[in-house]
Amino acid sequence: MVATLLGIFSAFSKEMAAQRERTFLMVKPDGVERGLVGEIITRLEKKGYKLVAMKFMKAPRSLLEKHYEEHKGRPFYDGLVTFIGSGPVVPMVWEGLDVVETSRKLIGATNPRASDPGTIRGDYGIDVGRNIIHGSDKVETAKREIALWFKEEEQTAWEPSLEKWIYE
Ligand code: D4T
Repeated sequence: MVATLLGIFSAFSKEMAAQRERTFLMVKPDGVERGLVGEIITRLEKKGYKLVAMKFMKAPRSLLEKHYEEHKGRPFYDGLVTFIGSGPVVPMVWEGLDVVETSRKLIGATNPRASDPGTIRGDYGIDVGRNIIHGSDKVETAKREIALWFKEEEQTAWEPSLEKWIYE
């Protein structure tokens, strides 16, 4: 009986682990210049998400053109690519249950003036062109963006000891 229950529990845990998707988040140059890197990482850590990769870098234009290819041709595209390449950024990969959708909620709406207080953009931003952080909008987008910014070996799989206090 106990063994059966343990088996069910173990299968359930594995299923939960399988749902722990990854997302690509990046502190933009305005977030770095304003000293918000630590605050942003703290919010994601305190929520319970797991950091699996991070860099501090100035992104080459070729990489940013690939990253923002869906926006090519839109009026803000050139200014956006130039701005994101103008200073250091902090690209990161975070992992957890529904992290793509939930981190977008923590980040807030694209236009910081429309973002709820309590979100990163709602608390720290005003202008859409200075909205502090990027977050993948869908699981498929996250996979594409992670592969663009990080090699497989730069992503570190690990099991935080606190996980049993974060997931039931
Ligand atoms: P990102 O991709 O940075 O997480 O932002 P969103 O997913 O929330 O919004 P988006 O893709 O529509 O916009 C990408 C990026 O472009 C900037 N932007 C956007 C801008 O400078 N002017 C604009 O009018 C819009 C719509 C901000 C985010």
